[in-house]
Amino acid sequence: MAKISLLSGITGQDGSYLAELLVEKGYEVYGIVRRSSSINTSRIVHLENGGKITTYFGDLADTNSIVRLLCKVKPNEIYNIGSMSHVRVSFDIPEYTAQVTGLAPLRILEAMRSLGMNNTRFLQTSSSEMFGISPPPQNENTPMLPQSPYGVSKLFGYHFTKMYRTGYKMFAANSICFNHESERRGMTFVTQKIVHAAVRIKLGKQKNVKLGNLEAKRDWGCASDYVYGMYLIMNHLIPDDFVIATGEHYSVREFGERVFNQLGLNFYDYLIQDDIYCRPNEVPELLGDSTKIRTILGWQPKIKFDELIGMMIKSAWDEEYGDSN
Ligand code: NAP
Ligand code: G4F
Repeated sequence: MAKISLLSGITGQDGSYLAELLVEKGYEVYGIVRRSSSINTSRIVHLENGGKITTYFGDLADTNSIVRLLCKVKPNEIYNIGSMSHVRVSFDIPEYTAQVTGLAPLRILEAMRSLGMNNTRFLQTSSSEMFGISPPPQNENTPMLPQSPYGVSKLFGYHFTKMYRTGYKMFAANSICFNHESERRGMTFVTQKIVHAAVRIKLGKQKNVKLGNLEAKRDWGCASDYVYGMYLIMNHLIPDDFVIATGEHYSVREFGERVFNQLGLNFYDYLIQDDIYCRPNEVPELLGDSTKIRTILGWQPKIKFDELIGMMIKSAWDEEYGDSN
């Protein structure tokens, strides 16, 4: 009989890639979709239309909807991928962020415990943002000093996941993901914002790009590699916490230069610095040490930095060029 997976955040970047992976591996896949006034299923419409996944309305801020879905779907495994995932926005809506990013993993874990789902596995998508100002490289033993409502909320969920594992002997694991991108990345994250701006500038559809802090460094990988890491963590013999990262990092400035270069443009001819995109606290340097997942689970990233940029540019070009014709 096929194993049953339940995914929160199935409409997002990672949720859509993980759903594809699990369908390919023969799982019965269910997803939680929150109600929106505009269509928010564009990343999974191909799976829904093909009858490959089943989605239900629910919300991570609503305990009853979570309990109802656990009873209905009876999953063998739950990937908690949903969250309010934008760091800068978390400064504007800290309480909501704590509800959806921080409390939701506790809601799910406690629902699992109350319902006696002792054989159901749980994976929490934790974040390198939890390391905050801890100097690089960061690994599973690095002190966590988060600098944003988002980072603090993720740390709350991370510790609850560990606590339910040790206290109640549940299979509860953390993937501690460093930044990962793709053509499905949300438009307001810096990589996708730069790529689309550069393509639009090249096509004469936009004049400049406004950015905040250019000096921050991030360890950017490819989303499809990272969801495979999550899958490996979920299928490990024992529940544990693993950093997923490439081990290379670049500044936002370097990212911008490379994207514009690939399109034959000079980044600085179009750049406008705007403090509106800066944060009250910044995380200056994230660089992951993923030795543990490489050694124990055999994970390694397939897509390198420049290839990732190339893939994102190609997809943005197809989209923006298509729109202009
Ligand atoms: P994303 O594209 O922003 O997707 C977030 C998902 O959460 C979307 O499906 C969103 O639904 C859903 N969601 C938001 N609020 C919700 C609510 N109240 N109830 C139910 N669902 C809700 O994020 P991502 O890049 O795929 O990241 C996946 C997870 O990994 C997130 O938890 C993120 O915090 C974490 N993470 C990401 C990275 C990264 O670099 N991508 C790194 C570390 C950790 P809508 O589609 O309706 O908005
Ligand atoms: O693309 P970003 O918004 O990603 P950030 O803040 O690193 O968060 C992402 O990665 C985390 C893992 O470390 C995830 F947990 C989280 O969910 C999310 O996926 O910003 C990257 C850097 C920051 O230093 C930011 O200050 O780019 C800088 N930046 C400069 N100008 C900008 C901009 N960021 C955004 N979003 N927009 C700008 O205009």
